[in-house]
Amino acid sequence: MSTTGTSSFVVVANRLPVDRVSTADGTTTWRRSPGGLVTALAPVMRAYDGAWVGWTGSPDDAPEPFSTDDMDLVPVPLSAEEIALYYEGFSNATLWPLYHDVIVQPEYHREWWDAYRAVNQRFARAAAEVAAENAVVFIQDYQLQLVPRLLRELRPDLKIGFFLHIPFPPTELFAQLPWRRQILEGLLGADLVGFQRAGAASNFESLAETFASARLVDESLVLDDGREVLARSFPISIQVEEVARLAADPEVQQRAATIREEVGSPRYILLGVDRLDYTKGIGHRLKAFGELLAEDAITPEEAVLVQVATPSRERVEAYQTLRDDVELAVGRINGDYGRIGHPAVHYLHSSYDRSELVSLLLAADVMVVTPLRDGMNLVAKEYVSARADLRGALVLSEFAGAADELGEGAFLVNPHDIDGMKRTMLTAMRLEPAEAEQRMKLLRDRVTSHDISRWATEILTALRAI
Ligand code: GDG
Repeated sequence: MSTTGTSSFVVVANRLPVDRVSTADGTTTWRRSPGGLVTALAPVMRAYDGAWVGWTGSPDDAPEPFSTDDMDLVPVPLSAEEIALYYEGFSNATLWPLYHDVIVQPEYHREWWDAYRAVNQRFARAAAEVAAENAVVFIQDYQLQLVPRLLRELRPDLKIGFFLHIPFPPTELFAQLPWRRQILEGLLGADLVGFQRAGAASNFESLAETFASARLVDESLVLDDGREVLARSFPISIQVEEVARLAADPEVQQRAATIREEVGSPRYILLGVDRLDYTKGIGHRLKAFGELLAEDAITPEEAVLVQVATPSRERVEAYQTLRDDVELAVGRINGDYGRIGHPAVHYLHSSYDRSELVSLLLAADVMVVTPLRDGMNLVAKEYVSARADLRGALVLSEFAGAADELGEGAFLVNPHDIDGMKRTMLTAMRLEPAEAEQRMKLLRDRVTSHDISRWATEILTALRAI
């Protein structure tokens, strides 16, 4: 074993937490990406001489390690072919649909798996090189499930944590995967495997017992060599402060009022904000809204739906089909019920800056979060954080991880039950202010006391305690 690195805390993720920006004189610099994860981990990075191992986001791009914002960044190169096979293929067309209830049929291709293995090996080597002796290494998400074991083989001295941001499926679905044993053994290389929901942790425990010769003893999985692995839920959250600050900004509030006018000053604004992904239940939401209009339960003067659908994974076929389906549905609803200057659905296929997003949250009377399956869903928590005015209602799918925490104050729905969703959307629209306030207080109590810094502290404390 050779210990070459100096970082006592190493994050390993598919992407580095920075974006390349080109300056006018042709040079490039890096800007920290806005994600909550990097913000939550930044203090830990500073305190422990931290390093972050990940891909820059561009093919064949392998700059030397560099530092920014008190973090050492260690780029892992990916070729265009590896991006197609490991990232778009195995990660986003095999694992993503398999882990989200097979909403879309997962594809199993051996050459995708080979690329996934090779890339995971490369990430593991990069982490092994940068980690100091006995360092803590924190690996993120479904693209890197083999890294815990590969890294342990290279560096048995390390303390290894893993967090899965997406759901972990039950045996009936996971068992389809031709490489199920390898994935489980990959994850079992960690000391701590974190999930969004308790149900996901127990799915993992029973799968590890069935397919990977682990035994559940008390709270831990015990492996053949006697090593113990802890699987537990750590529901992720958001930077509450960031959203609250924007929501308190008079310009953002003014913009919310302007948005209301721009969509025709209806009585009710319903809002959806999602990556354009088939897991998010956008079609089911549109169906429910369209039927309410068709049945005259609401008129387009009374209620509009604003749907932000951020472009996502546009090179993966299922996402192209989804875009067509959603846009067809929007076009039908607007064709049937819209009038000149007054569409019923305001569909926005683009991405917005944070302040515009928060203005939308403030303008929305009903936030409609109806995924068919979602690890957590941060948008639900962002809505709650924005509503210091204690107004608005949250309609939330029971299949989002957030439902475990927000079930009391939100209106929970089964997005497959279109009639149920229609009833709930109407109830949420017509909510009395006193009840809205009561519900929003419950929601805000939970979210404000459990922000992402608390998540980071809890999972890293649990890891260090092992
Ligand atoms: C995965 C899991 C889990 C969206 N549009 C814009 C924009 N956003 C921001 C939202 C939110 C984030 O992106 C999306 O987070 P979600 O949680 O809703 O969903 P995924 O992207 O699928 O995330 C999920 C999450 O990981 C964390 O563990 O919760 O279950 O699938 O913050 O506000 N941000 C900006 N412009 C946009 O147009 N700036």
